[in-house]
Amino acid sequence: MPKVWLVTGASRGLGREIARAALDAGETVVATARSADAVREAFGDHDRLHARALDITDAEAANAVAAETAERFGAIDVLVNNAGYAELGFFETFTDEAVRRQFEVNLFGTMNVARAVAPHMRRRRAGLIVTISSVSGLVSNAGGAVYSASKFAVEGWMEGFAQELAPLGVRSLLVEPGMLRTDFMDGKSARFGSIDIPDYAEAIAQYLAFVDGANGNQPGDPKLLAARIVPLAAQDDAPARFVFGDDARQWAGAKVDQLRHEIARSADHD
Ligand code: NJP
Repeated sequence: MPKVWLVTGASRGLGREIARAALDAGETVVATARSADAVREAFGDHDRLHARALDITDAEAANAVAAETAERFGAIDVLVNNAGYAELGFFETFTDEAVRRQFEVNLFGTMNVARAVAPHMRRRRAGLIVTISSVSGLVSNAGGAVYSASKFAVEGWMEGFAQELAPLGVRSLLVEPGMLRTDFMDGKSARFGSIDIPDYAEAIAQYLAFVDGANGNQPGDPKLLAARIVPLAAQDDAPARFVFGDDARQWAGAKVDQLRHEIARSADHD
């Protein structure tokens, strides 16, 4: 029996690759993005692919897509909460509006979709919520403060929510990739701080040169990550977290070491 997947942000990048990998595994996929036409263009005709418009910041639209999917296919077995983007740059160069927009999509939008889908999963005492977080949800750096703040929030929310859902048969997989070759760092998706602050000018110029050099040359292959996620989703004893890529494992490992060190040193001051 094919499983039913609901994927957000499936027009491009990682979401498109996850939807493709699920289709290749024989699953039924409801693939969403802000424009259903963009999703159709990405996939062409496919019997098991159902394109829907879903801007994740629209809670009513999330409820409607979840209800329609559950009604039409009888279940939502796997939700992939993937849609997201980055506000890149130094914190003080962002307006309050830009920071709120980052949280509106990456945190509140992701919550909207989970809130819409969870009741359908709870009813059946079955389902998996895959949340595409980031290694930036575990580690933060200069230039990534605003994006990381939103992904740290996703981590904190989902780590607790997963424990609330587990006794009801609904599982969670948090995915923390390193840098992936998608539109993520490109002007098509990323947005950049707009306030000019001379004190940061040199550091920001270096950061933007790094982003420019990295865009299109990221080490992580989104197809490979998608090909790992689909079999993990089928495993009953799948891990709660999947840190993908040497870069991500190195950064996350260094953060854990640093935390352990700082926790141990804190004991000296008790
Ligand atoms: O980015 P990109 P990725 N409502 O820009 C959609 C995380 N991540 O695939 O614009 C609904 O190629 C957009 O659709 P649309 C990252 O934080 C990435 O890399 O409407 N959809 C498109 O399909 C994000 O959570 C890296 O056509 C919205 C997709 O999101 C996830 O991976 C590293 C939307 C973005 O495709 C996928 O990003 C990492 C909205 N309001 C985590 N806003 C990385 N690439 O390096 C955007 O650790 N979308």
